[in-house]
This record gives sequence, C-alpha cells and structure tokens, in this order.
Amino acid sequence: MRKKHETFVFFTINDSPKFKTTLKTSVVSQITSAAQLLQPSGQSFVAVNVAFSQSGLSKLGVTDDLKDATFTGGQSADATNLGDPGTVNWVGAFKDRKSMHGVLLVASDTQKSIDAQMQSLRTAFGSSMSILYTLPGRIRSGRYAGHEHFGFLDGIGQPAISGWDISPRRGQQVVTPGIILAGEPGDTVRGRPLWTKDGSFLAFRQLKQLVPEFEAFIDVKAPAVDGLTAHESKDLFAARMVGRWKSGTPVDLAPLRDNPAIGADSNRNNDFTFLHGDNALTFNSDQSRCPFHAHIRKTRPRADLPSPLNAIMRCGIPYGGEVTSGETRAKTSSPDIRLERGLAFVAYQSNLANGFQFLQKAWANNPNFITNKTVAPGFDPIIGANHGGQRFISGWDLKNTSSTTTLQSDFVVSRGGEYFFSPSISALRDVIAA
Ligand code: N7H
Repeated sequence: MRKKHETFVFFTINDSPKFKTTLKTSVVSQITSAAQLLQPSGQSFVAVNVAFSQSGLSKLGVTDDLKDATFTGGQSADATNLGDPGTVNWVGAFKDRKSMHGVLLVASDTQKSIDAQMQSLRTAFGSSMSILYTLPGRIRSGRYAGHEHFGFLDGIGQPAISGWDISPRRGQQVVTPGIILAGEPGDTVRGRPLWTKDGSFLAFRQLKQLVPEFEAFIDVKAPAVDGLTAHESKDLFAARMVGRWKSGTPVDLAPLRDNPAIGADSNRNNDFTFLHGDNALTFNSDQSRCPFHAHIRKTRPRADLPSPLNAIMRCGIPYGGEVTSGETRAKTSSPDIRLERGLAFVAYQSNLANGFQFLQKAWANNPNFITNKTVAPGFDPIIGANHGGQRFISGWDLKNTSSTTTLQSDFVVSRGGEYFFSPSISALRDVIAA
C-alpha cells in the first residue's frame, strides 16, 4: 500500500458477533486486494487492510492453531528475546496483549481521506470495537521523500516473489511465494488450517529514532579518512553503518565516495553481493568496502550467507515530524512525546521465527554474526539491541578494521508492537467473519 500516508489503528473487540457482522456486510468489500495494488490502473484512492493478533482471533472464536509459536505468544512475551529492555519503553497499548486484538491499516495520499475512511469504519463498527491506539505514518516531504528519518533512502532491498514479480531487477533476491505467504509453495510449515493460505504474518514495531543523537555520534566518532574532507569522512562513516549512502547507493559499489546514479537505478542498486574478484581470498577479513556490521549486510548477508528462508517483505513508513531547531541545537531528541519520530516498521513473512524475529535476534543483536569472519562484527549499529546496554562494532575505522568501538546508547528505541495475522480476503469473509 505505497501511499504518502498510512495510519495504523489498533483496536479491541467488545462485541464479537456484532464485529463479525459488520466485517462481513460492510468492511470485507472495502479491503484492497493485492491484484488491485499490483495494477497501477487499479489503485484505489484509499487502501484498507485488517489483521488480527492471537488474542483477536481467540476473541472471535477462531481457535485454529496457526502453527507459529511466536505469533501465539504475542510480541510482549518476545520483548526480551528481541533485545528490548523488557517493555519499559513500550507504548501502553502494546503491553496490554489481552486487549490488543487487531490493526486496521489505512493508506492514502492525503491524511484527509484516511480520516474520512476511518470515520466511516468507526461508524460501521459502532460500539463493537474500540480504538486503543493510532499511529499516523507519512512519508517525509520534498527531497526527503522515500528517505527514513536518519536520511537514508528506504524501500530498496525487497525480495521478488517468483511467479508474481515477473521481471525482477538485477541482483534482486527471488524467493518462492511461501516465504512470504502461508500455504504457498516454499512455506515450510505443515498442518496449518486451509484458510490461512495466502495470508501472512505481520510483525509491527514502533521504532523511535534518535536522530540528533545519531548525528552527534557521527560528528564526534567519524574517523578522518585520507583524501576526504571532514564532511566526506562523516558521510562515509554513516554510510558504512547502514551499508548504503543516503542516496541508496550501496557502499559495496561506491566504497569511498557516493555515486548517486547507482542508488537511483533499480537495476544497479541491488546488483552486488559483497564478493568481488579482488577479495575472494580475503572475503572473511575484507571490510574495505562494506563493514560486516552494516545494517543491510546483517539483515541480508548475500554472499556471506545466502538464506532465502529468512527473507521478509518490508512495508513500513516513517512517523513523526522533522527534527526541530531546538533539538538540533541541543543535539538531543526532545522528551516531548508529540515530537517523537521513527519508523512504523511492518514486515510480512509466512514464519515469524524465520523472518523478523530471526533477523532481529539471531543477526542484528548477535555480535558474532556474520560468523566465520576474522573479527567479530559487533551489533547492527542501527537496529541491533542489547537490552538497552552498550554495544560495539568492528570495521568502523578503515585504517584498522579489526579495532572495535563502543556505542554507548541506542539510536533506535523499540516502543513495542505486536504480531498479527493478515488473512486473505476470502478467509476474512468465510472464516474470521463467519
Ligand atoms: Fe532496515 N536505516 O535507515 O538504516 N533498512 N531499518 N530493518 N532493513 C534498510 O534496502 C532502517 C529494520 C532490513 O535487501 C535500508 O531498502 C531503520 C528492522 C532489511 O539489502 C535502510 C530502521 C529490520 C533490509 C534501513 C530499520 C530491518 C533493510 C536500506 C529502524 C528487521 C534490506 C534501504 C528504525 C529486523 C536489506 C533498503 C537488503 C534495509 C534503515 C529497521 C531489515 C536505510 C532506520 C527492524 C532486510
């Protein structure tokens, strides 16, 4: 649902029979289909989807086992596992897993049409549901459109689904449909109820970004690089933490200076594996182009570890406003919750333990991943989490790539979330609303 705005409306169900009747008679027909979204001519002005947590399915009397223990347990039970310091930083609504029954996703190019759509959904559902929490996301404006709050172009590395994406871009990872959609070829889980076919697990996370703190760290810590100005050295340091320049160009293809033409070309911006003719023999120690800790290398290791089972479909959107002049001056994010900014992170997969949960826990939070390297890479500096404690990275200083440095605090703070199941339209109509 690639629109300029997307609002996530988390709700609790008060009256299951009435909720089901409304879902069946007036909401299912408004759910936007994948076919609609795939055809530019079929684009609806407002796109709508709905997904349910385990508590929500239970509340609706859907007692089938979806064979995903991570989903069944809920995200609050997973907080420590994901590297959060428990749920201390979590938004209240995400802590109350018994009441967190589902999420409505409403996207459009104007907030006004989202508000109108939400008003009509609220009227239809009446007292059968109550809204627990609303998070309005929107893409940044002007030259930052498509860039997340740290300034990097987002939405580049996305798997192509075989049979659906008929012309994958060069270097794009092609996965079988079952990696993302339940019950399709390639889904490794057996014995799920038939109605889950073509549904997907949605991992939602509200990830607060401490932008002034991130920038201050770059400012203070960026090592001087021979031949580069201080400004260029700082840009390079930040780019190496992500694995891409702010333009989207991979540092693996432009290791010292940005070449924005690569980032802008969808047939070039994914066409790399970290492996080159000249580093085949030194592959496990070579961090001259891209450090092992880089966010995109940790979350998709390419030639380090080809692993199509761990692909996710990312569909998040930034939330919150731009950094204020006061925050820039103070080099600190405001404690005023109304000024909070970050990423409304959304990832779809057919198996949470292979997808989002695995990427976060086994890769980003694991200082020894990527394994077999001559030095431990350290944490993913963007999303790697150590329960709020210190983290380290190696490969940060080009002059001595085995030296490590400490990151005293997180630049991304989890405000919690929930795991949902997003059913197919027929399952919504014939099972969830039945
Ligand atoms: Fe990440 N960032 O600004 O640094 N991410 N991410 N992410 N991320 C990517 O390729 C970012 C998060 C992945 O195929 C880019 O689209 C931020 C979580 C994966 O090469 C940028 C946050 C998880 C990829 C960012 C955040 C992932 C990816 C490059 C949180 C999973 C594709 C643009 C606030 C647990 C890798 C692009 C590939 C790319 C950023 C969250 C995973 C710029 C700020 C929680 C799989």
